[in-house]
Amino acid sequence: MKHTARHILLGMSLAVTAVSPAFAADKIALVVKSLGSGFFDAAHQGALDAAKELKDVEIIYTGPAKATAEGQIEVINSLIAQNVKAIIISANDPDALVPVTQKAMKRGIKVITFDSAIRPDGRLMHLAPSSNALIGEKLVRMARDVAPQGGEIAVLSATAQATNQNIWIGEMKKVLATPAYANIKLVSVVYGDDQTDKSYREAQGLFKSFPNLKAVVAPTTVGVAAAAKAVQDDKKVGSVFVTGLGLPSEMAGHVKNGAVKNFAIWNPIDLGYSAVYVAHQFVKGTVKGVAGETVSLGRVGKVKLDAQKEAAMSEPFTYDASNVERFAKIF
Ligand code: RAM
Repeated sequence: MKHTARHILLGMSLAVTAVSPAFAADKIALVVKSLGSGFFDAAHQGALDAAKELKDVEIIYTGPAKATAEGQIEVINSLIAQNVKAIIISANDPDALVPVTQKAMKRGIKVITFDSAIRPDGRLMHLAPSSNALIGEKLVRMARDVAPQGGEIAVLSATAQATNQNIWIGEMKKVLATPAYANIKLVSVVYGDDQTDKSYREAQGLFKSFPNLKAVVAPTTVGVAAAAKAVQDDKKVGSVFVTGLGLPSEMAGHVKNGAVKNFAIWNPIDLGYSAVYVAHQFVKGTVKGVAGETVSLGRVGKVKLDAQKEAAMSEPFTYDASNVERFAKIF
């Protein structure tokens, strides 16, 4: 083809329009524990809200198929190669990701964690959805509400290495050790790996192993929905209650059927929005990640970093038959 001046001009202008938005936007990656989770999809929605508001941000939403540290290491290596400006991670392990995130930070990539942390030397800051102690206490209180006479309870968690769930279970144990909860006995902690089928089977295993079980506490949105389904399918409604951290959209049916009376969660959309808002400030250099620093969360408010460079957002909100339908439309 003969290149006339017009062709060349046209080609140039096309190239410029195609390339310029990508040049202007800072690529910020949101790395989740595993893809296909309603909780992280809601966080992604919030991340996109933040990108729209900030204008110069492009979100890369990614994560492994299964919630493993190895999968996340691969993902992070590929993001380093893509020259992203920031990586926001919900970590599958507090320690295993440290070498790869340190490598990213050495190359100038701003690494922060949200939801589930990496230990302090592997990230610039951690944004927690709520205070760990409050979450632990809330989980135990909800279990007591469905087992007011006391009795046996079990925890159905996510993966055995998940930073956030392990901390919350630790906080639960502290509360359970107080005299007020002397009649509640934690008989087992099992792991469904944030996979629906494994969580379902683990819940069924608990019913078999502990015939007097009063409640399954699942501090994971995947586990809590799977356990509630197992209660229904195994005709345990009314004898075993499921509680924990769930999404109203996934739990409304289980509340209606009686397998679940109460559960809690924070707003995952606000969490994703806030994490991107924070990462953007690190990219622009307006936040450094030092203890005592105040960090803006845009429309959500602001938080202050503690000595571990962690900041916690609001209190988890409790759902039951009175409000679950209303929130099921949102997340
Ligand atoms: C699952 C994940 C996530 C956790 C929620 C409550 O979606 O394990 O990390 O915060 O549950």
